[in-house]
Amino acid sequence: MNKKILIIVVVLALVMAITAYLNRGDLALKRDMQENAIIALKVEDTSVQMDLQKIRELQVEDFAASLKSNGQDPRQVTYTGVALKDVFAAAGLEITGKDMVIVKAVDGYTVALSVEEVLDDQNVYLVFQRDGKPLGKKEEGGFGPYQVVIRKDAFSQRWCKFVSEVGVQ
Ligand SMILES: Nc1nc2c(c(=O)[nH]1)N[C@H]1C(S)=C(S)[C@@H](COP(=O)(O)O)O[C@H]1N2
Ligand SMILES: [Mo]
Repeated sequence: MNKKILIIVVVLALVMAITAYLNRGDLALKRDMQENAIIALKVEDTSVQMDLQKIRELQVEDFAASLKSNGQDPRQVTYTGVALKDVFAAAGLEITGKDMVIVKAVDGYTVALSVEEVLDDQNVYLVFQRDGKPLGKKEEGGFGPYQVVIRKDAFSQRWCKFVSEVGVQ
């Protein structure tokens, strides 16, 4: 009987150790992606990574938006970024004909957009600067390195901060 319990305890400890080990690798990868401002774009089984240098080569635009932060009056800010649809096009990923665009952040926050609104002109942007300054990382009190801003959505709940991945299905 004691032997049985011992075996169970050893097996559980092994499972925990393996899980912790696997998660550690994942966390290290995520930290590295944040450090280098890498964003992952996924369509079905294809995943393409882009960095800030590549994103800056696209059609970069400045636009004004009304920012509503918790407990503060709305204020006008200027965002700098690129249309999210251009990012997919540059990655060689076709999103026309798909349904949903799922934006994921490092804090686990997830936002669902329709492909229709992503393909809409002057609407969904992947931004990397606010008022001319980089968004900053989460650990530094920032909200980047990337944020998705939906210009035609006045409420900022779906303006996903700390974006690490955008998947289409
Ligand atoms: N990654 C991430 N993005 C997020 C959130 C969050 O918790 N995590 N909160 C959302 C909500 S509820 C709001 S109102 C806006 C504005 O957040 P702020 O209070 O930091 O300005 O960000 C949105 N995007
Ligand atoms: Mo909010």
